[in-house]
Amino acid sequence: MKIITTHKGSDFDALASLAAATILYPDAKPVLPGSVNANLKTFLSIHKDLFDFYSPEEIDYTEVDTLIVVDTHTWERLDQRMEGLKEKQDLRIIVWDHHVEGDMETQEKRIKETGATITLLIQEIENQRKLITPIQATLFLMGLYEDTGNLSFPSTLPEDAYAAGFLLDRKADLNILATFLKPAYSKRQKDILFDMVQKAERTELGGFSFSLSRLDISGRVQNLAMVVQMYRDIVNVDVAFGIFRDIEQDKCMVIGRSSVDEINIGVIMRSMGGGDTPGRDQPY
Ligand SMILES: [Mn+2]
Repeated sequence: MKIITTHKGSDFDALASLAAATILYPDAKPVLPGSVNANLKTFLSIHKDLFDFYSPEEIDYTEVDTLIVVDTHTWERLDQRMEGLKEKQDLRIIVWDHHVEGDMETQEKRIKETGATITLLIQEIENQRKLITPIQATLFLMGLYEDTGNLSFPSTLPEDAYAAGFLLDRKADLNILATFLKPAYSKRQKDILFDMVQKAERTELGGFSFSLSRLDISGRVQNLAMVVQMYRDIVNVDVAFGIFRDIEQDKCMVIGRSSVDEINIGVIMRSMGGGDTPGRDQPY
């Protein structure tokens, strides 16, 4: 038996990649992990009938000979019920991922640091001239836009923009997209934004306007990158930085947002030891 799966806490890129992989591997069973993120839960509660996903407990893992993994290739990120597969002899593993890091050993992997994993799968769908429906195109574009901030994150590659063009040509529906990608602003995010705006200071440097905001937070806050983006828009500067100190874990996170080409946030982030997807505060 062949199965396709993705990471726990699945986001739209994970779900889109899982659905896209079923087009490339029609004889494989798609298995959605037990935990998915909040946005996705809402989407699935409305569009559940469109997808035939299996849940992890429905699979007899002794029967599995091929494991196709999308949007991760780290064993720990898979649903716990798949743990046994790690020890399985002769298991064929196929990986599609835009994260470079991962511990799943295989010769069959398509890994490139695109803005989203779905981009890699769309390239193959296009290569093989497979047909996709407008609702599939819509879901794929959601994954692409979510992971790339509507193609605005510095991690976005030309391939991502081409993929978006391909999906719009296949009638992806931007109205549906807007409904689900509207970020869920919690009270916590609003409070943080309010704090930042109240203390906002502007600086001019080399003909550009900057604003830097320092804030203590406690524990992990979702979507901080969006908060910084909104802060930049409200304060109306070319570049905004948010420096967040997590007082619970004694960790510091810097998020930058630039609206001008001349200032490359990615380069600035890397100079501070930032990760491979600059400007993003989500691990996936
Ligand atoms: Mn992704």
